[in-house]
Amino acid sequence: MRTASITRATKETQIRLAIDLDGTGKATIATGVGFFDHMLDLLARHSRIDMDIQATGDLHIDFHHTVEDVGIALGQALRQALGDMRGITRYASLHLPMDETLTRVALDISGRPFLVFRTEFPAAKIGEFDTELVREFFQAFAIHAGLTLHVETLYGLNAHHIAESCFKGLARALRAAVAIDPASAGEIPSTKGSLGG
Ligand SMILES: [Mn+2]
Repeated sequence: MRTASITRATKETQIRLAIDLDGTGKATIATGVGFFDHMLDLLARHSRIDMDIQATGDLHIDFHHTVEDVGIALGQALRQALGDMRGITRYASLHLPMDETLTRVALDISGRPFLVFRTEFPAAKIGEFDTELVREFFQAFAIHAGLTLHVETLYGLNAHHIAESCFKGLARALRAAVAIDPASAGEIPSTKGSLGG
């Protein structure tokens, strides 16, 4: 079973999270941040990774800790669920259009965490959500999942569409990269014989 559960508690946030890589994209999400819930719902739906994410954070300060810490916990869960990464496709990339916006995502489940994030937002806020937190989530998730992750928005005008294209792009890339490759099922897709560092 490629599943994982994470419980993470600090003075800033309390998070309970469970994922199933071989799910159907079922999402039960409650972070207290409406726009972030919307993005996580998309992430689950389009990756087909079941996600149960319950977070309580210091939202009276701002959304930063909650968004970052969910990224950390979700990254840890992905890494744990992948185990020794046997049989996975490993690489994926795609262009994700969302109306006037186009974002490219390229992903390697490498065990060598690295984020390149070339996405700019035309507005500082989407509702109450600071658009700079999109990068914070991707950074926390990539580092803790052990992903080499490149995200680039080639063009776009609407901040909501730009954020959504990033999350949907990540979702679709994850779906392809974590999928078991039937041609090499049971093999670890590395000439080193191991992934994870
Ligand atoms: Mn939307």
